[in-house]
Amino acid sequence: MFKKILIANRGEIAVRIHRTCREMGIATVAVHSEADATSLHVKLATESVCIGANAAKDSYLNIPRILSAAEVTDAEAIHPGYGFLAENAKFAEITGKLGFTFIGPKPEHIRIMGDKIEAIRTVKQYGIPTIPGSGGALSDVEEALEVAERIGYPVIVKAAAGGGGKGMKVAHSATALRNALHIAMSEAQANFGDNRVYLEKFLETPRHIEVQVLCDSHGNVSILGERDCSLQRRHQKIIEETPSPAVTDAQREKLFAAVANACSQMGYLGAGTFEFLYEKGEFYFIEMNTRLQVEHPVTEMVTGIDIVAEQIRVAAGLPLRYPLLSVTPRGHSIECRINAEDPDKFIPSPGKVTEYFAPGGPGVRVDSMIYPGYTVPPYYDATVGKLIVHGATREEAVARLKRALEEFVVNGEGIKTNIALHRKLVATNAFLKGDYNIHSLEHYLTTGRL
Ligand code: MV4
Repeated sequence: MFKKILIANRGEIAVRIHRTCREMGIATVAVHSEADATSLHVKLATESVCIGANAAKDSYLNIPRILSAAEVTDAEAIHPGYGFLAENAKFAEITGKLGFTFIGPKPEHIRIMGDKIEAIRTVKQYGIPTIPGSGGALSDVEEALEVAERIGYPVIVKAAAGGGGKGMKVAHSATALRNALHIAMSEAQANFGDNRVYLEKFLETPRHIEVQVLCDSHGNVSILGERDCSLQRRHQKIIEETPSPAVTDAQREKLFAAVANACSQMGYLGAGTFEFLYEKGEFYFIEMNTRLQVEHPVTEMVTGIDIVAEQIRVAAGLPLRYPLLSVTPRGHSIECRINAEDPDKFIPSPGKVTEYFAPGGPGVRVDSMIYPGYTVPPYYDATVGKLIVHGATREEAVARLKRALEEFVVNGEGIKTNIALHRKLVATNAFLKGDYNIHSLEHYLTTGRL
């Protein structure tokens, strides 16, 4: 096992990774920008290295600085967390070439899944259900019109290099499609330096459901269940739960078998997430994330598996301790993302935390970077923590979530949070019934009803 791991990230996820490392007896190296010198991940780490100025490109995205920090501290492996360099195939490759272990999937799989066209083509050949569409890059307007005619309107044009909602255009008619295609291609070229776009049938009111996988280098694949991440605003998830209130056991079983087969066939390594849209009882693959995700704790709560520990173990060549096709979950878990943002305008609202109380008690977990006196810097993501609850049933989990949200206190100078929004959301009838889709939150924010 590794003796020392460099954590190439900040905030709550750097703290989360540190915690598992310490439980495994592994020393940690924190890297940080100038503004993050007083961050919790730096305070907790065994040692730390300042890698640059506040802009992410000068620090958390600066590959030479991070690799130099690994070199001078004698770290053996690098955990990238999520965001920043986590899905940068070049970084994974260079890390390996320099003799460090990248705690994540193989560079080839990161590269394939970064290209949405290649991702769909790859998983489809292994039997994963995909959305009717062009099945590849569109070569011209005529081809787009032909495909749309065949599958029917509305359709959606997506950038191959996009993902996470960037570079998408919906078209309800041939005229609209001509325009959408033109705009999507020039935007894709401008934003990603790659003008390839593809077309899919547009699903109107799907849920967003994702499947967590974990694979080792010995051919073992473990499916750790699904997460329902439909409650989101502008592609930022705010509440996630597992199991999904909408999926039946039969549908789940069929999907997991396909996902497990795809992982084996690919020879996938480490943690990954297959993202699906779910509508009228059918799953449709959209993208794959080749990283640990923000919402991984809900899966940990119902499976009892420390996903970060398994990531580290499989990166070190050890076998999975849970080499089961599908782990049986126990109970129900829900996560609320705590963001330092204005509750009305949703703009980041960083500042100094003067009063902080994190809830505890039965079935409650808080993954956060906050401590009293901490100043949230304005340069990075607004997510400052996550409240995760577990209950024997969804009802018990919801009751604990409400109770924990009542207890949660984050007050300060300049800082505002979305805790009050969470309190309102979890009290709605639709949430209590688990009756929501990807548009529900935005609908709630404009009409007051979920
Ligand atoms: C779609 C879709 C409807 N139909 N594809 C948005 C992010 C990217 N991962 C895929 N996305 C979507 N793809 C088809 N064919 C609707 C969305 C979508 C969405 C998906 C998941 C979670 C939130 C979303 C919010 C708006 C649109």
